[in-house]
Amino acid sequence: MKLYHSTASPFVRKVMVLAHETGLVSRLDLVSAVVSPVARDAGVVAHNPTGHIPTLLLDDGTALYDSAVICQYLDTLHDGPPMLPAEPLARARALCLQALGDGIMNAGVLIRFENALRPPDLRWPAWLDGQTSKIQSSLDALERDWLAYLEQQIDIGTISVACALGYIDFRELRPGWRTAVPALADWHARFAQRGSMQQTQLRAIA
Ligand code: 99T
Repeated sequence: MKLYHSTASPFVRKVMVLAHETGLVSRLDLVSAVVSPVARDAGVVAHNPTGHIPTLLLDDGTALYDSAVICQYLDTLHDGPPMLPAEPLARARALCLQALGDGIMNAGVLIRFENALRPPDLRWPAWLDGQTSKIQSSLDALERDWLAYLEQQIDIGTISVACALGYIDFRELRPGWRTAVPALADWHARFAQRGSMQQTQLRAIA
């Protein structure tokens, strides 16, 4: 299987962490992609019309996207503990937590593109503030509502949140975020020590 990949993408990292945790990483053939809404990667677009990474290309030519779909598929390929629980409510909770992590990543990528790509005279501070506010309210919800869950298990939800928090640091989206959510910060520091997280650290594209 080919995974269109970037070391700067938290969505790709989510897939890679799951692949490490489930022993599937050696089955992924990584294909580097440099993507942006203003310089689309033709190699990715050929398989995924959104141009987003991660995109997974199966050996028979079937393309799978987005990260949640890829993670769900990969989770069917191993015999270890599932990253998506089978029981309906447990599964919905894990997917909901994934949505919260992905929501942080989506807001973060929009901030990143605004700061790195948009011409300075076209920037819109209120819109940037709105994305930052989404990140903060999501951090607050994690600290308030999800700590017991985060502490108890590893699944697609906890992986997504860990990758989202790593992306906040990587792109310096919310400096000092740990102050308001100390228990979440403590959980993240411990989760970040896992081999799967250490081996997938976000890096600027060379
Ligand atoms: O927007 C584009 O054209 C290209 N952007 C992407 O491919 C980003 C890369 S993170 N990926 C997504 O937005 C994937 C979202 C999708 N819902 C999923 O797979 O879950 C780049 C981050 C950075 O460079 O800082």
